[in-house]
Amino acid sequence: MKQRGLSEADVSAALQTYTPTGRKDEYYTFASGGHGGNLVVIGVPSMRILKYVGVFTPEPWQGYGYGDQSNQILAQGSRFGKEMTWGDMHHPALSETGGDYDGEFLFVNDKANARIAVIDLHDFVTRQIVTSELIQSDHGATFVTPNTEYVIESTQYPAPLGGGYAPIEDYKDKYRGAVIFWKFDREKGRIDPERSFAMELPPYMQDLADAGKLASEGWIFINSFNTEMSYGGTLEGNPPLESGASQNDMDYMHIIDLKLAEKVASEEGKTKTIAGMKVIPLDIVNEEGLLHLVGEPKSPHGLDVTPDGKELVVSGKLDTHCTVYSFEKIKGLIDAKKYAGKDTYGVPILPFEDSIRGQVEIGLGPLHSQFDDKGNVYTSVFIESTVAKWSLKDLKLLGKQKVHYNVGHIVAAEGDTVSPDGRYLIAMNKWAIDRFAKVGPLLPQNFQLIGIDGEQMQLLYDMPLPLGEPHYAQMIKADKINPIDVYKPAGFDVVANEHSEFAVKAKEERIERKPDGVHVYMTAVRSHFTPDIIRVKKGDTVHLHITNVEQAHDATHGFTIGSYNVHSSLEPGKHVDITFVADRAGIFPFYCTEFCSALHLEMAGYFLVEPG
Ligand code: K7E
Ligand code: CUA
Repeated sequence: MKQRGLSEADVSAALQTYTPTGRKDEYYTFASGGHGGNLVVIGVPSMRILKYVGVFTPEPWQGYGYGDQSNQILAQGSRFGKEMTWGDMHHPALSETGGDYDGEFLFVNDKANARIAVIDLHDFVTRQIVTSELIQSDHGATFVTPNTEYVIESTQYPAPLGGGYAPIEDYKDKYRGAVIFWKFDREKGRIDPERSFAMELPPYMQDLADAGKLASEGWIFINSFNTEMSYGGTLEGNPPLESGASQNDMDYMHIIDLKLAEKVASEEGKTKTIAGMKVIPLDIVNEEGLLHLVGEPKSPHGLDVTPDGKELVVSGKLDTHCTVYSFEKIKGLIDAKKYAGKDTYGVPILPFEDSIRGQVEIGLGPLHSQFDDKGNVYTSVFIESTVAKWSLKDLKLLGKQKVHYNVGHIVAAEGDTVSPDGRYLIAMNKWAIDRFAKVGPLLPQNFQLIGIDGEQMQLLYDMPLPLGEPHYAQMIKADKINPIDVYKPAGFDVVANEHSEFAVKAKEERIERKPDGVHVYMTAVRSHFTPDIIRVKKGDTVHLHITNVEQAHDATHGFTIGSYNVHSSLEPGKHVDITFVADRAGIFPFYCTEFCSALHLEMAGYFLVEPG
């Protein structure tokens, strides 16, 4: 202690986080990689990074975005014919069974391009990206219903539905928000766009959302800001969006009856199709009573349903309180049709005072809330850079923990489930300033692990996260994650999630010239590729079909051909297809990029392109 200048608190923190060699972590945290477009897998309490998963962004280590299969996944995320190679990832959501994380799948949104990805946790691979041109951005995404029947995505910035043009002066008439209910087919492990539907919403800026559970199962709640419908225009004599959006006293929480919406969406004549998506228009939404609004303290951000589903915690960036809404009260007001009025679009507004149980004074800039197993709520307080702990029952502030700095979301162990674990909480801080060794003007984010078992919160660990701004994460008990070790039998197409028709067996390697080009059926095994010489002519289309025929745990090979931007990761049993045009004559060595054996450097060959 003395030698390193450590305090008793430091040593206590070290004892709680130090993880000796071979010991595994108690929890996995799945953190969004923000504008890096990747997902980050972190062990807790060690805070060791276990994996980056390529999602919206090509990831060369995994060959994600450098082969036919993964290119096809990224291409699924094209919008209006344009392929995108990045995403602004915000909110990961683990699949749930009975309101508990089940460790099978993870969903995550891309705010910038309104996309949702499905990651299979059996192998930590992105299996699908879906997008609808109905909406132009999202934020209230992704959130799942308690049995993952639906993955929810709602807009952030209103625009004409379907992606057309309308003058911004027609904002109130032509711009709209929407919420999409993506139907998840668990058996296939894919979202089924055909069975998905959407609901038109007023052009407020819908923000964070949560799905009801237990007492409120079947209901969806979405925050909004800018209910003033301000749209900026600072050079045109209008107030800037930020002040235009701060005129009203309150904004609106959206309360959606999903069970009823599902029924209405299945009825003849109650929907229209926009950009291929089945949409319940706003007039039908009102006619059928699918949507209610209720006032929220100004500029709300976080919205979190309590573990029992009975209450909702809302925090407003411009309000110092957390407001606790009672679902029972809200439901009672809806049933009694007791409204405080209607908005511009005829959506009924419930009386605020009658919807809440109370408020608790938190501090400057409360954002996001999480729950523990003892009835406590933890709320991040952005402007103060603290995490506040308060009692849900008594609405009493119990303590605060200073964090460094500008905390956004916080995530607690199993914190969004019907039975949170307590134990650990991570403050996801946006600024690191003086916390780490200097690395130039662009600094990492700072994930701070906080122990929440005791009366007082205890800061345990600082972890720099050098990727995009992560926004949100979810933390799941490690024993719920059961990934496979190898793909069996060898020849598995990871994206199609089935044995590949192009799988290659040992002794069946060959090169075939066909009308569509040269097909190379190749195997990889320690320490050679077969074939190891490939002869083509300039201009040939080359189809590489490579199977790693190994079945030994961690016996991964990589494959690259220099100067052709070809790279693949071949985990044991995996099969990849790579298609490209041999448009430059010359001699191109290919080799294995993973140090797989003593003869790894010899795991190489020549790609010979004869001049035409
Ligand atoms: Cu607060 Cu996108 Cu959830 Cu960032 S969001 S912090
Ligand atoms: Cu295979 Cu190195």
